[in-house]
Amino acid sequence: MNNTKSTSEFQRASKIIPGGVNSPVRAFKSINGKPIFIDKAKGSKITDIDDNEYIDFVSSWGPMILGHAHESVINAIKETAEKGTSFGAPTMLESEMAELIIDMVPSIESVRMVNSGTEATMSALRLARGYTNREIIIKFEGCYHGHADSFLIKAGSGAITLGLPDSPGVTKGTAKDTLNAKYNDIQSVEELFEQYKDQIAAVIIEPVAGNMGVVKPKEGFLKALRELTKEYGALLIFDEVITGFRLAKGGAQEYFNIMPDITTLGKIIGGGLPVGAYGGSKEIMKKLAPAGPIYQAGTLSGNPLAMAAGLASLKIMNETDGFYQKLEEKAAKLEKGILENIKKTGTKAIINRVGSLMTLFFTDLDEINSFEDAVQSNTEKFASYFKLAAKNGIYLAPSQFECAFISAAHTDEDIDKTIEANYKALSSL
Ligand code: HOZ
Repeated sequence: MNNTKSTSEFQRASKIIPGGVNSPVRAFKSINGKPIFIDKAKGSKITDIDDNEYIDFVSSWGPMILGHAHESVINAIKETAEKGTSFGAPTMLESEMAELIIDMVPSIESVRMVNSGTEATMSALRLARGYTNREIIIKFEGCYHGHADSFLIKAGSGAITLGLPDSPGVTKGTAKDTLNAKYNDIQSVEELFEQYKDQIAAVIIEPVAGNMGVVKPKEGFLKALRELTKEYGALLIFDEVITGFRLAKGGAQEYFNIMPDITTLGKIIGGGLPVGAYGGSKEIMKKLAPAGPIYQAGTLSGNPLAMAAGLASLKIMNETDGFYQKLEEKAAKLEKGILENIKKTGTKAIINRVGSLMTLFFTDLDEINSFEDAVQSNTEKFASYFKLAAKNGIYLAPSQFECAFISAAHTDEDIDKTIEANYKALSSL
């Protein structure tokens, strides 16, 4: 595989961009590699600047659930751009988006658009604190809610990948208001509530963890969290930046039938353009300025291009019969094929999968239910696997602690090729 142009572009970027990338997980650092620079993508395929084509399972880290450069999305962006790209004033597209989100996501009655998942979670946190008049939050070790200060404490995603779960620059004052519980361990949450009682504003969780690799909530865990937060008068925030519109039309809350007080959204909702959103009951959301006293704002919030791309995507998911069933079938086929390969090759590995989110963990453990379990994975083996997969035309997230995203554009042939490439890679490890 020729990577000449990517290598030289990375050298160029490294001189002028910190670490050569605009987001740390892109740097391939944890797998001792150099990033490939992308030229273009269409459907399930991504092509780098050296003209290598891959079947893409990064999916821009989640947004491209319809595949790359989907015709309806591109047309919506083009048509909207012709009319101007930003006005800093309300548009009808924003109301259309809000109506569709409210229609699709069961617990949302009112919604505010922002520009990224990070903005959504940090704003949701301020709202929860302002609404409850309390300051402490509980998060879970290995969950990642973007890079706002309050969340960079035992954080997942790029932060664990690069060994930076607690970032310098986060003040002690901020860190003391964030408590960490253990994912899938309700007792660890109960103990914090017993200790801090009416000081806890909210519990924030990825209802399916996707940033320490996929970790499923155990049966009853989310329900117990719901009951516990109610009992103590704290809000439950579902960070559905990854799971929103992916596990079902209504995200993880529909999939598991547990209703949070506040939901944060991102990725898919922008159809590949920068966007985020947070929403909840009217009672809570009316506390936001200008309706209420809790301040949050944004020059580009509700930007017409992001609204147009997101709306075009969401409408397809909302209106296509069997959309999620088909995704489930493809993902199940891929999981089955890889599990057979694991068995045939005697590899020490397991798969965690929920719907179209999947992680292959190289581990001696039988189950991965928490951060403690996930970090015991063999990251060296993953690094070798990643490189072998790429050599065989499969583009995976360059970290053991991320998901593979299956999209509607992955064909049966793509899935077969991926199973075949996986077999070759596992056999060579
Ligand atoms: N948090 C996402 C990965 N799990 C986004 C990718 C990034 O951090 O750049």
